[in-house]
Amino acid sequence: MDEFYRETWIEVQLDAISSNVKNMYNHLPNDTDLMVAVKANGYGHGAYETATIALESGATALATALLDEAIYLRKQGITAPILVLGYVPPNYAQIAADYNISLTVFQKEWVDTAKTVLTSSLPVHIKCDTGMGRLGVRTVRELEELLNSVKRNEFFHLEGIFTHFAAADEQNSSYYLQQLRKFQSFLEIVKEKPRWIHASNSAASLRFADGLFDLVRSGISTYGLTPSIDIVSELPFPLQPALSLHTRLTHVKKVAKGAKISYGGTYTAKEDEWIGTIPIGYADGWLRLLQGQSVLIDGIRVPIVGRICMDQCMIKLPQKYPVGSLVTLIGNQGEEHITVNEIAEKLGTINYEVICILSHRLPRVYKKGKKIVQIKNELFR
Ligand code: PMH
Repeated sequence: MDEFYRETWIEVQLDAISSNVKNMYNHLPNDTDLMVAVKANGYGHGAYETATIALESGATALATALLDEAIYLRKQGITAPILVLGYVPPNYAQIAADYNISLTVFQKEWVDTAKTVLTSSLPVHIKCDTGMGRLGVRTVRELEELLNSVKRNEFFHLEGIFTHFAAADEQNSSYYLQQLRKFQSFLEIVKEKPRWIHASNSAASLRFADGLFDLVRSGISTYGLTPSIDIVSELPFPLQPALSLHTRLTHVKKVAKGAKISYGGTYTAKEDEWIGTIPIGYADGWLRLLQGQSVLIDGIRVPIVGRICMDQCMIKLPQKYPVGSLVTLIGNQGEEHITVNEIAEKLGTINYEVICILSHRLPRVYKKGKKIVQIKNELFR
């Protein structure tokens, strides 16, 4: 376990991740495997810790965005299949092969270059762009060409063919259906089916039975968050948020009416007021736009006042509280609750972004039930 000496930390409840993965696994047909997306440090939750509990709870495979993220997991001892969803330069193909990491391919030129460096088997998944407009072959002809070039080289092992939905989290499912039909038309020309045909992200996996194929790629639901507010009423099982964010008062004072707080003096005390300082700021991912946002102390909501600084911000207290008092920025205190969705709304963004920007400076404390099972402080690595 790492140590840490600051008064701000992220808590990750591994039981919640386990329950989300088990629920997804049970929701899927028996012949559909579960790949858990652990890119961007497991959506801020810790890639290795998420991967480990997910694999224990029913997941078969993992997905990352980068080869570096996949290699990190291998170096930690993870042996499950890992697919890199993003582009990896073809000259690194042998490095992926050495680690038995699967790569995404969608360009014939990529295959031609990768061929020249490969000396052992590389598992690949061909990506079809059915309407996301990001990566992938866009026509059946391109797919056919790519399938042929992959087949022609003994070192490519075709492990999968996949696509990605752009709007499976919207109430209106017409774009989802359009993409699904296009993917099905791509699949018609595939004569030798690879191990995994896959398409669905969390939203599609939770909502639609017709896009599940052999495997689904679930990210956000693993962490207990809804892919969008629009589909909350359609969720087939309750999602359990795994992440909470806490800090402690580092300073408490009474300021006189008219006193200004923080850079720019944007807040002026309306009367004599108790003001607390908490050691979290925008360098931790607690962005300046969160000025005015509530935090929890003693089970009640109190506002952040004045500008959020790089490492600290101030809150208005209804009374004096001792230095060291627990302040919760995301999570529960008593009957009160601040969700990631509430923070996302305040920032004008989505829950995905909120959890991904919580920075490496925040230590992660892993719990199973009430027991701390691991502490990770990236600053000490
Ligand atoms: N598959 C691919 C190719 C993805 O890019 C993502 C998420 C997932 C699966 C998992 O999706 P989910 O978290 O909705 O379940 N990718 C992104 C992204 O690029 N921006 O936000 C989510």
